[in-house]
Amino acid sequence: HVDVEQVRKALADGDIVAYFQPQAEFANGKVVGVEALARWRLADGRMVPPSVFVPIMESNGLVEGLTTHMLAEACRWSSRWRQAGLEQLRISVNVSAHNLSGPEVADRYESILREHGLSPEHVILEITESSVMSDTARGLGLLARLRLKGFGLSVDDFGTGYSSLTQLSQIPFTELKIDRGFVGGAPDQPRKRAVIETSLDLARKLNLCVVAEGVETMEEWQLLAQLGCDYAQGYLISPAVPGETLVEAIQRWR
Ligand code: G
Ligand code: G
Ligand code: NA
Ligand code: MN
Repeated sequence: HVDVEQVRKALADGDIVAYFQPQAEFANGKVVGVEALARWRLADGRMVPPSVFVPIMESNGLVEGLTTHMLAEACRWSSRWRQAGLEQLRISVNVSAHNLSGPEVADRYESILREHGLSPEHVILEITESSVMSDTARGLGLLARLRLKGFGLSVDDFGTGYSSLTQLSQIPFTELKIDRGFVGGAPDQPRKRAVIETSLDLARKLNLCVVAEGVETMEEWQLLAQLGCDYAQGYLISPAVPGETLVEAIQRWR
């Protein structure tokens, strides 16, 4: 059990760190991006999953602190990986709509990037579907502003939230992430495959690129490549790893 004070302290003490999960292009297998995922390791080595601490942050006004921390970590690692010889990666960061407060948020995100010499064109903000609806007008205004600055906007966990089609029609998304619930087992499950095909049709009509999450097997990779997904993310390539071991994880995959 963790309480809000422990969460606050962990964030302040830097005990919550960014791990990075590679995303590879279906066309050629090349890793072209990473998703930053928050990890909290306790002193005894046990990990507290984000499904436990993110909701606590969301309901206690702490999640904006997490987002800016993750953005800054992603920017820092991005320049280290470039120095290590990698091409510039697309960096995806999760954003809770709970922190989609005022327009100043867009300026703050932009200035974090600029401090690290990174342009918003290289950063994708992943918005979980169910979350934007909490304050529609304000949320929409901020997302439009972020898009105008050049940030990519991704619909996370597509197909699992509420009003996903409403949001797709209103928000200037650039990317759709097919939830891993549809990807796992799709090669032998025609109903999952149908959902994936329809999501891809919609994405093409809206000019969105498509990431398939939770790709675990070569059969899933082949099916999704054949259906026309752009990027794969999943244990087949690599789990999320610390920034220090990303280059190694990419080499192991290729
Ligand atoms: O990392 P998994 O390994 O457990 O992540 C589970 C979920 O936790 C993710 O889908 C995401 O919704 C949430 N999550 C992980 N990292 C972050 C983060 O930095 N910010 C927010 N808001 N959510 C995160
Ligand atoms: O933001 P989001 O909920 O989409 O984060 C992705 C979640 O999926 C993280 O918890 C991550 O650890 C997890 N994940 C990543 N790749 C795989 C995979 O191949 N299989 C499964 N079951 N989970 C995965
Ligand atoms: Na995500
Ligand atoms: Mn997701």
